[in-house]
Amino acid sequence: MPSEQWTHPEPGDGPAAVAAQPSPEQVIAGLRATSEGGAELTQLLTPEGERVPSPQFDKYVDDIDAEALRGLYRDMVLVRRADREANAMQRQGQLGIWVPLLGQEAAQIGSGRALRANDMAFPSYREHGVAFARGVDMKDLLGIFRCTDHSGWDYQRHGFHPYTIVIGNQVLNAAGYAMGQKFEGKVGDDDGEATIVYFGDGATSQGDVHEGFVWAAVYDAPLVFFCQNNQWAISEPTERQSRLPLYQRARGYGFPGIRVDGNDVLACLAVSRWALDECRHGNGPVLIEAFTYRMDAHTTTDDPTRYRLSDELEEWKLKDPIERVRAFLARGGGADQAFFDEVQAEADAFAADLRDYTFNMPEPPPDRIFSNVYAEGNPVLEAQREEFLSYLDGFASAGEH
Ligand SMILES: Cc1ncc(C[n+]2csc(CCOP(=O)(O)OP(=O)(O)O)c2C)c(N)n1
Ligand SMILES: [Mg+2]
Repeated sequence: MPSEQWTHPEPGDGPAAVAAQPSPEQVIAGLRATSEGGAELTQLLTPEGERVPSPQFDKYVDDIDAEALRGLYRDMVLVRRADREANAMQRQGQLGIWVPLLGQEAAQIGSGRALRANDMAFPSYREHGVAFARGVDMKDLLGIFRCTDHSGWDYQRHGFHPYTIVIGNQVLNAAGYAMGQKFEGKVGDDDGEATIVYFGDGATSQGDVHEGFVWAAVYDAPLVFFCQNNQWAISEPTERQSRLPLYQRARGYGFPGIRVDGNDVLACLAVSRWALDECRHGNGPVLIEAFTYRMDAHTTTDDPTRYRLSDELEEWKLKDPIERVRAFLARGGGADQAFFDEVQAEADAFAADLRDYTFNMPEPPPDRIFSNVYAEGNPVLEAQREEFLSYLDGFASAGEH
């Protein structure tokens, strides 16, 4: 039975400075509450792999037969395997840093696979699964984390913007993009376009996210706000970001908000399709809170044992996004052991390919950072490029003495 979560005391309940401090028990209760999700959680596949009927959302996944579900399973296994490989490569000094997605595969594959070719996605920095779903070569992610390159893919072709490290900033970019889709008459029927923007629970405390909510709301922009509530913003628990479930914030801005089980790929696919559909028809924006868990460190520079309890992680392991699909497929005869072995072998080969590439990754020329900034030439940028190159030349001639 989850204990009661700490909320701010009512006015008059005592000296605010004292009353506003939660007791250690309340902090622990708050942490426990994070793994529950509450009655309002939309779920189609339980952690045990049982299908839960949903009168509202079943129709959004009625095309997902065993073959399609095997595809979603494969996506998640490949992405997790790539994530683990990249994490290991950082440990071996091949990457400067890695941002693990472990545990968030269902949120990212479910929402990523809900998008159409003409839709646009704006990621933060952990959306490797969405990148994969958008057809971005995962090798193109690695230069960022080796700190030798920027997001090198063609973002228009893939409908997947460059990674954004500045927390929440991509929400403004996405709001502007979605307003553009609206102004250009690209919404209003089944063939309408939509945009999705990814951000974390911590990002909801940023002004940029609030401003994005306001702009998108008042312009009815076709924008799906996809908040992956992975319970932590580095070492800050979600309790420090909000006094009410994050999805309920949408109401204050005047658009619908929904909380989905972020570890349930089927529910994430269904709810994202619904939300995107609303946007395509001009009924946007929509906020989705994908209730999930960051199973690894924030990045490879972080040590989560300093601020969270290991039994919290143990609890979430039982809700693993991949295992529940495996259980559902195996139980219903949708896949046999040969299939699971085949996917594992494919994932190992996929990871080995990323590894070979990383070990032999070409260093881009130093002035590459100046390319792709503007569509056409820019004299100020060109001057900066020249200055930077002659600065580097100074080191070369200094070495000659
Ligand atoms: C504007 C800004 N402030 C602070 C940071 C440092 N920072 C990097 S990640 C992070 C926490 C973000 O947490 P959340 O939004 O929950 O996303 P998650 O990393 O959990 O996916 C912070 C504070 C930053 N990158 N940008
Ligand atoms: Mg977070």
